[in-house]
Amino acid sequence: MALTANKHVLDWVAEMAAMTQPDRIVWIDGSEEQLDALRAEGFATGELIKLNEEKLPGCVLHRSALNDVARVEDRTFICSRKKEDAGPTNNWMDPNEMLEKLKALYRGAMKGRTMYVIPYSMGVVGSPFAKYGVELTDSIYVVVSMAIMTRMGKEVFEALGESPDFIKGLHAKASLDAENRYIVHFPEENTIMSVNSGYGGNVLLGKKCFALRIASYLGRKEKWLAEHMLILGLENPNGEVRYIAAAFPSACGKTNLAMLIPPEIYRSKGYKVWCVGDDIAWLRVGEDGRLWAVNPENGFFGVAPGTNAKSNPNALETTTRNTIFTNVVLTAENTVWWEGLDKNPPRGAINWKGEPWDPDSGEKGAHPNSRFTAPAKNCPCISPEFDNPKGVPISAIVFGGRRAKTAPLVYQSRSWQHGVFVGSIMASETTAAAVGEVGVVRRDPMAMLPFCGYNMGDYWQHWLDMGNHIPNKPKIFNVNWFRTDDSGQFIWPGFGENMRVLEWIVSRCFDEIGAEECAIGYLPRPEDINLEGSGVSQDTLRSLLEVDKALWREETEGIKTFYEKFGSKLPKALEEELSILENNLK
Ligand code: OXD
Ligand code: MN
Repeated sequence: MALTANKHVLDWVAEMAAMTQPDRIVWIDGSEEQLDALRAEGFATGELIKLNEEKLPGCVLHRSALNDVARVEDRTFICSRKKEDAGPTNNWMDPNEMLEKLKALYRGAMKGRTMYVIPYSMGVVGSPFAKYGVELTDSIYVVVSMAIMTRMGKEVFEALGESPDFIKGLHAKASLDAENRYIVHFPEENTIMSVNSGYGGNVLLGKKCFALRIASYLGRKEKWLAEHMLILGLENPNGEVRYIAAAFPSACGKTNLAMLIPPEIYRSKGYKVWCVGDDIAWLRVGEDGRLWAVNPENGFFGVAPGTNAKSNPNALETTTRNTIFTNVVLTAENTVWWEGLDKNPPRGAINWKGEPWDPDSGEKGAHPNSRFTAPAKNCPCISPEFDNPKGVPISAIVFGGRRAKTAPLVYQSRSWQHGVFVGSIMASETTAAAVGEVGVVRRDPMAMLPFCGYNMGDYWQHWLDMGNHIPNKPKIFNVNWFRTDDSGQFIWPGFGENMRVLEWIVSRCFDEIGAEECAIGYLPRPEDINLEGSGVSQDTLRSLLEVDKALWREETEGIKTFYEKFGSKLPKALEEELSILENNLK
């Protein structure tokens, strides 16, 4: 039975059902009874596998199709009416033409299946940040995942009332045909359409599709920002908590940084890190003139490989209950394993493809982009402000990428404008989070290359304009944990040790510490980064902070070529910043 009398919702559900022709329509109310029944159905069909109830209570395993394990950027479209509004970094097709193509794929796609109608909220229901969505899907995996990743259920319809102001999302698994897989956004129509995929990043439509692509478009119209950023709070021994929002490309350690456990010398003094979010931040100017942020999600969709007791004990603890694992190894005792969890790969286990797996075969057991989907509330360091409808005030914005050379461990921009430039020139080596070659350096401005729902040139201008609306602006920084030595080994220990850099960053925000100006911005004085107990020498730190002018001159050439793509959409302020950098490097 329909859970709302909202005519806009009812008409649209009826229209989509007429096209996809499901056998049944089930409205999701968000109750545990309904979710339990769906999980039971998923176990019966094999869509979900129940895990060891004693060791992993409430946990399940899901396997996606072998050809469907990551976001498909080449099949992701922004179908604005004008091509120019999608810009040179997005795939575009005329909206009507795309709609015709999609209709052919959706027609009858849910025959013999059930259509689930999922009302969900990004952000705390009723908060000034919250935006509502309705996703139609024929996948139980999607329903149970949305129950973790969003605030889902009938209270969303109550909050929506009669309003037409919701994001429409249609997902059909169809035949999982990779050649006809499409992830399509119609920003001007508040609509998302996904077909022929079952991989989380392509089908949990509240996440990348809504909370980043559509929301970034809405943010420009409504003067706020939707960003690919973690949010963390750093508590000092006086009990003051200072908040940082940080953008890194996919699979570059946002979840690890967001849940960081400080080294012993910090913990013993009373320092703590609180996690507000690990992937997405919505930022608005508060009445007090500061920039305030919420995490619109309600769970974590984290990369499993490499998560272990050293890299991220908090994430590991988070995944011990009520978690969905995707494409990991299933052990003989119905628990899970992935590369980098420990040094004891299980015998007699099943790999991510569902085949018996021999750890000595040289083949990986878990897919490199295998995931956990876990409730935020499970996280031992979840911020007490997680559900605060006003969000948290941001002192620092941090950009960062995976760069073997060039970018120093940390530097600070000189101004908001320079900070926007620093974000716009971000580059990073690609990872397994998206289909394509891994380890290739690509420009990924603000870590938003795959997620900006409109022309990136307009997006930069929006960032510059936002600076004029924030009287008390956060300071902007860049970090790089991934510099390597001549033998390809990481120089900086990373993980919990990143606390040392975060401390410098917040000290800079509160004018508690000086810095050295160089060609690219402000660098720490080596003695200002606390290395006690890190095993890193002052000399090593000095090398991590080195700015090689020859490499940076090469970098400016890459930036110029990238900027050229944007033609007249490139903001003058960024051109200006590029010339300043070129001059400084002479
Ligand atoms: C993610 C991604 O899943 O960025 O967060 O791919
Ligand atoms: Mn992400």
